[in-house]
Amino acid sequence: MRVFRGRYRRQIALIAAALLLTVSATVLLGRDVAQAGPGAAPSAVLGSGIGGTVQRVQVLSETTAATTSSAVWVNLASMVVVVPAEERAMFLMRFSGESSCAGGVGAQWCRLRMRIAGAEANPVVGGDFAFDSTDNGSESFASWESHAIERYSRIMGPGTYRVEVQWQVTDPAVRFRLDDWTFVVERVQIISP
Ligand SMILES: [Ca+2]
Repeated sequence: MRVFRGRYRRQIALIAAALLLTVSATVLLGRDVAQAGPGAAPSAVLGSGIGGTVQRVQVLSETTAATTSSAVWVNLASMVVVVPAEERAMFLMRFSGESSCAGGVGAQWCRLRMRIAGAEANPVVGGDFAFDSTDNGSESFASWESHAIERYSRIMGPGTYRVEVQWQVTDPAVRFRLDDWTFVVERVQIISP
């Protein structure tokens, strides 16, 4: 395990830009129940019963650690996803990796979100989502943990969309470190509304 000390050096490896799947998959979006977290919101139903076929899987991974102490959203990674003419699609997006979140005073946390063409993906929670936390100041920069986030889009029409992963911290005294991560976008063709 490497501890990143120097300048943020990003070398994103495009593992599989176009992995076409021939196996049909059914995607069902059920009830999304908000869990307790920073400023937890009431439960809400955000999607239901949309079936489709996975048409394309795009993957990015990174094995060089990076850190941020930015208190505003900054980009971590992005991919371009194309929905062909006469297709409707939903994007299923996952990000997982090794994380540490430490520093500051009191209850601080490290945020991560996904956006599609500049709009936050579902569930839309703003800064409420804690990808990692300082555990009320008890964690150190060596508190490496594995964490993940999963998000989904609305139904998207034909077009070219930039899908972004962004991160920030709740206080500039906090250091958010990510390493050995994977970012996946599945494009699911919508068969019926
Ligand atoms: Ca932690």
